[in-house]
Amino acid sequence: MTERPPGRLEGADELRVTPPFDAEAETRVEPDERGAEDPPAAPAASAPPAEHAPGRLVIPDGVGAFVGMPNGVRRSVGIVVSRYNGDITTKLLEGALGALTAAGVQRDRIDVLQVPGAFELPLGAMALAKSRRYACVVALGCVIRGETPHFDYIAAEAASGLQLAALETGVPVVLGVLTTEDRAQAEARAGGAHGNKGEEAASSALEMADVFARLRAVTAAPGPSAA
Ligand code: INI
Repeated sequence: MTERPPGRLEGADELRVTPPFDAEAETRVEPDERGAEDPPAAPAASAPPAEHAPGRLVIPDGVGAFVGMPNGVRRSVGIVVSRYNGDITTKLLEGALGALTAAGVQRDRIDVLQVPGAFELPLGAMALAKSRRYACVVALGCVIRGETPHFDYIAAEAASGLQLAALETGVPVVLGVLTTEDRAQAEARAGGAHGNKGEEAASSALEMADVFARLRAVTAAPGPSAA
């Protein structure tokens, strides 16, 4: 059994490649020509590790393996962001945009949909996902327990609704919603001491888009039957 760093697989078969990432080598695609995504780009020698989500995984040798990277090249991304606690969600949005741009997403391939509060995030995410314009959707919001007696309802509905949008459409929809006890905890996770969850959400969304593209690239081709 071989321990591999996140996002990096070693081995002989074609599935075990370091996922591609080379933003600068990519050509420009005009907005009106854009699709949800294009095939993965050619591998680059120095692909950055996917460390936006903590944890390591060991995949035993001898099995097929699909691993995505937060690669935004030639991908379009939809962001739904809530206005409630807008000082915090603006920072989450800044973090998400920074991560997407760093991953190679062109700014004119990013659309932002504003909704009133976290409760409306699922409907916004569903609308973006159903449009089929985006490889993935990032949902950003902030629910602070101290500020609402119905915190649990809003937080739970936002989370389960976003998951439903993903499951219903098959488009990755990621949860970038802070659920905190107080404003200080939220600020710490929106560009403060605990990083920026908007960045993490954006990178996770791109990773999901990438791993799905890899799966489709293989499963769309004729191969051995399951029987
Ligand atoms: N929406 C939030 O995004 N965060 C909150 O903390 C919050 N509080 O405290 O109530 C909040 N409420 C609004 C809610 O999301 C809906 O927009 C509203 O209920 C209308 O459906």
